[in-house]
Amino acid sequence: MITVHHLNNSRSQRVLWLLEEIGTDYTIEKYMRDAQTMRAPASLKAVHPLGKSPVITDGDITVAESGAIVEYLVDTYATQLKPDAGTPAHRAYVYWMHFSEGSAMPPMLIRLLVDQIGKAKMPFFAKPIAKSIVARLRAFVDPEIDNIFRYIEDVLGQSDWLAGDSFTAADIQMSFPLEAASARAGIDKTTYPNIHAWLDRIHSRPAYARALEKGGEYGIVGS
Ligand SMILES: N[C@@H](CCC(=O)N[C@@H](CS)C(=O)NCC(=O)O)C(=O)O
Repeated sequence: MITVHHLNNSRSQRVLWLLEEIGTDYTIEKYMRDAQTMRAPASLKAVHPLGKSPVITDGDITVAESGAIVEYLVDTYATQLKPDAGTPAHRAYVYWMHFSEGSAMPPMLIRLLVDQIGKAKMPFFAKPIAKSIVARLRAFVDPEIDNIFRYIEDVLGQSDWLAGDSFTAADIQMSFPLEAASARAGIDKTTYPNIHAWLDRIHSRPAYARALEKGGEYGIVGS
């Protein structure tokens, strides 16, 4: 039996979604973020030394890192969610599977941390220093974010799904950065209509809705 070690409001939502698309049995072990620090509870380290979510167990197999989990589940239970090897769609599939955590998420994380510095309470004399750090970091990260999401916008202008005309697990793997970007990095509907049409398409999938019901709080959707 597959168990998903699921942290609220996190990347593990996409693993639940994938499992709902596959339609296989699984159980969910829920963990809650610390309300102040947003970190995962220490109990997750009993499942995998890094204590991050998602992590799954399947019998005596443990798999961490969402891309590796998606690949494991697709290869073991749902090869129909992956294009045939040697095709352009397969090359695009592999590209987006890596792009999600390798290229899209790092600037998103920098932006999140920069925004937190900008909002943090601090003594008045520290404020100009913080302001200058925020300005420097944003001068680097905002064009990065713009560059990445402009590119995705163009790709989604050419096909409905990221790896071509069919929905694949690469769309699931890319859902987290695209939902996060639309919620908190200014990737709005007017400037990025193709990304928002894609978001509407994924949100209308019955498996997506079932996964949301099972996973509980996932604040980045629709906010
Ligand atoms: N690249 C990893 C990132 C894992 C990760 O940072 N997960 C976050 C949740 S979205 C987490 O566990 N945060 C809590 C913590 O670091 O304490 C993956 O895709 O699995």
